[in-house]
Amino acid sequence: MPDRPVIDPPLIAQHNDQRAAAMVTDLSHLGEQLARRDVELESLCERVGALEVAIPSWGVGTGGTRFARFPGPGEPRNVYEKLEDCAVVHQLTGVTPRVSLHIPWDAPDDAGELRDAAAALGLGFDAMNSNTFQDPPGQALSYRFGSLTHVDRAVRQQAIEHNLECVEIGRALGSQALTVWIADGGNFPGQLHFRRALDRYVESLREIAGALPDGWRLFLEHKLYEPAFYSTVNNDWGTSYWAATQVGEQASCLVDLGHHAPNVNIEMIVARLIQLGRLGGFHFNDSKYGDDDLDSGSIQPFQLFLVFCELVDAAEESVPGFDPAYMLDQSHNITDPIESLMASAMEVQRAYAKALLVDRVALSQAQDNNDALMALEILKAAFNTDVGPILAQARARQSGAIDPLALYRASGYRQRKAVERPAAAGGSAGIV
Ligand code: PSV
Ligand code: MN
Repeated sequence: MPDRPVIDPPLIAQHNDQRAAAMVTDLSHLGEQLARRDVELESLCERVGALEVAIPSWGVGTGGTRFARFPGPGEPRNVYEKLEDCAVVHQLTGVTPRVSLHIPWDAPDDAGELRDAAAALGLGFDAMNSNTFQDPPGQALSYRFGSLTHVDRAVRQQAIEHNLECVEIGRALGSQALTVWIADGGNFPGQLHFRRALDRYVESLREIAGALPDGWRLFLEHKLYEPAFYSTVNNDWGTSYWAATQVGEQASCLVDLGHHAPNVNIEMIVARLIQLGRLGGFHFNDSKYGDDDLDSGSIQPFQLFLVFCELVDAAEESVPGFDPAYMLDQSHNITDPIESLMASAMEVQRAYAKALLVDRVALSQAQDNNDALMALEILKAAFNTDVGPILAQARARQSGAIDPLALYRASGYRQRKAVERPAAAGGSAGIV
């Protein structure tokens, strides 16, 4: 229990009391079903309860599109208020104990004070994110035509120094990783020399990697397109993988589920990166068309499950160096961000729980027998199992809510914040 719980614990206890009996009945029924499949419920519950996913600080604000942003009531106005909202998600779901900050959006005046404030809320810090896709006010040189890959060495130097500043802040906060996503690329054929731009990317990253503290990891996040609409420097997993190998041991690839061409087999990309020893982590979200940043599992829950099948497989085989970092990365245009983040965190947990249910021995046999239909049936048997009672119990055991959405709405948190946090004047469009 955090020193400063954001939701009143007795309220959660009362909510859980009203639902505990039904949960126990559902759980025991599921336990009987699983026993027939030789799955032991308790160890499954423990593994599910141990899953952790980081929250992006930017996820607690209302995002937007290129066209408009419709701010919701009680939006956080600074990093401390963002932490409070993140703490609600963690307190009710028990899945999100760390926050991933974006600098300069979240640059603290006093990192030590911020670390203490987070700890009081029961939170720590995950990977730091640099931002060289915007020009902050007063910055000497512009990133209009790129940052770490810019043709001008002085701009690249400025971007490198910004990344190192993020590391310094992260060090004071207890983070141990830096995620680099750059918007660098070209909007017109001929604008960029593809090979030279990629060389400059690797060269800049080497300088960043060389200055990382011991134990730190560097995650390279690729993205197919946007905001560059013709060519992006780190555009796909192959480029990202190659760049990581050129940068050094600290570098690995971060897979954002929205950053691929339509219909790409993301679970296979995940398997490839595991096999090549460079899977750094994830930004979970969902999409229908492009980098839509929708809530995890809202469009393709089966794909999310298949990604977790690869992750569970690698963990069970103890693939050397396999230790991916899990984060959400989504943007909420019309929903309450806290509700969306809770829903996503639980969907990630659900996909993991289902992946743990796959009968791997039977799957392996089906594969060896070229029994395609049976292989799929084995996956579907796991995917179609309702693991909801396991998730509910995991939350209850961590003093979270059996039904986080119902509890959150009943708590009046958003209404209180709407009064405490009057909307800031102005407002901007656009999120990347
Ligand atoms: C870019 O689209 C991205 O996925 C990167 O992770 C950024 O840091 C994040 O979104 C910010 O909106
Ligand atoms: Mn991302």
